[in-house]
Amino acid sequence: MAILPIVEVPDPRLRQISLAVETVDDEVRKLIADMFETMYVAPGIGLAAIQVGVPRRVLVMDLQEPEEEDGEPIRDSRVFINPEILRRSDQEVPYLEGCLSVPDQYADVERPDRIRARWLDEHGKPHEEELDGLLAVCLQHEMDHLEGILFIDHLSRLKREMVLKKLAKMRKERGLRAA
Ligand code: GNR
Ligand code: NI
Repeated sequence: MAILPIVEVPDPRLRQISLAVETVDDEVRKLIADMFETMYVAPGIGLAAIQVGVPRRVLVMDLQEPEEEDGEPIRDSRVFINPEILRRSDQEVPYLEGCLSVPDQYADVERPDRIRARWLDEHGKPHEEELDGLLAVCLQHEMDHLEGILFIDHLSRLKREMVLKKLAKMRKERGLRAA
């Protein structure tokens, strides 16, 4: 397994549209293993392959809070290959989102609160389920990455520019401290 570097804004790779996985083989499973390792050390609750520079329709997710004490973390790892949303609720809810590709920035995003989704797991087996809560929020956030969309794209232009300005300021301060 390997920890891969995470692609951050404004890298144009984040705007690429990811391609469907044709066959769920060992190469895909190797990518998934690397994505989990990368996500757990980041740490994050989800990761799309394009965030490690691979334009394929592969997502990993684990909504489990990190363990407080040292010891084996409880894991609830989920894999979504070629995910599709079959139905969205009319009802939308706001959720304070963040993204590993827009580090340390958070903003409320409104999304449908229930979705019906279909995907393949790491064995190529199809799944179809009704999802809600954080799982629905996170899957929609990750699926946006497959289309080159970031959570900041859902904000007003003013709010998006505020987030990007704060990110630039943080990077500048960190850069100066390191120098
Ligand atoms: O770690 C993450 N947290 C998060 C919080 C609220 C809504 C979505 C997310 S996903 C994010 C990791 C990430 O960037 N995935 O693409
Ligand atoms: Ni993200």
